[in-house]
Amino acid sequence: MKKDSKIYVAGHRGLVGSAIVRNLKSKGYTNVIGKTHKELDLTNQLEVRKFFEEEKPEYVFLAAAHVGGINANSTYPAEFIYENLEIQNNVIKAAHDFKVKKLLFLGSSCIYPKMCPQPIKEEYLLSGYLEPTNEAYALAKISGLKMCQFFKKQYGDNFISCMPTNLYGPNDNFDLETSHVMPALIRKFHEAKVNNEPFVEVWGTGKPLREFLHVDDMADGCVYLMENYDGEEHVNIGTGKEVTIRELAEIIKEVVEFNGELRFNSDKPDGTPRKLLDVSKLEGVGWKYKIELRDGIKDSYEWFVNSIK
Ligand code: GFB
Repeated sequence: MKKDSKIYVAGHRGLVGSAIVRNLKSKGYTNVIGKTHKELDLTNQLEVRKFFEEEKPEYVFLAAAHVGGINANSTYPAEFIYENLEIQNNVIKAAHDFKVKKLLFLGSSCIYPKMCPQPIKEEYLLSGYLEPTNEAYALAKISGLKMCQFFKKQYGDNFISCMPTNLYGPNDNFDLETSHVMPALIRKFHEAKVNNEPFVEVWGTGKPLREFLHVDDMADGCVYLMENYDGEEHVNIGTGKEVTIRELAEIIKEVVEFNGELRFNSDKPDGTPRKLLDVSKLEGVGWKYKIELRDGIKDSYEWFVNSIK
């Protein structure tokens, strides 16, 4: 990518997309474009083709998706599979037809089998049954990853994919019904502190293990891959470290300075017991995360408090 290459970030307002825009600008890229959902409905094939024909982007970060936490995924599987397939099909096909130089497709670590060996290597994909709570999203993301591979194989398109672990940071979704665990607990602990509540409800048993990557690290990894990686196989992006949901809740409780209790509601699903990524492939091409969990949580909490002011 040259500093004046035309770079399109699909989903440029979202958790990851906005971080990619920040990262590109900090690295001196001057020609970064994005369209809001209202300006461009990525589930509409004609609108997407018209946009690519007019703008002719050279590089595309496909960071737009219909996303959500365990509750949203298990409640709305039809939207998760349909809308994500629509978005991916439209953008990847337009990128091919309008000769985009390189496209980076963003997936998710939930594409891997529920019970595969940990840490999870890229080659474990499709080696077992998926986690039921997010099967719809996982199947959409697996299809996008495979579509990029097949376009590269058949047409020589330089379309690559990365599979990030659970992400968090500024511009996250803090709605308690549809969000992921990190923003949900940050908001719950904050509101419990402000309202002097005696406890915070944590979903599930607290036993599942999760890996968390700050979105600024994720964005840096995505730009690094766009600049340095042209391989056919997808690449895991993570920290290679995990905590239990209980440990996570304890850290957030301390950062927010809430003095009440944790209450675990085992009526809510735990989801997959673990999904720790093996990040040796990415380290092998020269990239490693920088933001440690507690520092990242502090940064996220600050952003959240400022955003509600
Ligand atoms: O982040 P999360 O919603 O999604 O849940 P997954 C992670 C763990 O945190 C689960 C627990 O065991 C939840 O039960 N948890 C505890 C909570 N309290 C809460 C809470 O208040 N809200 C939420 N949301 N969780 C997602 C996939 O799985 O991972 C997506 O469904 C995507 O498709 C994403 O892949 C990265 O990590 O279980």
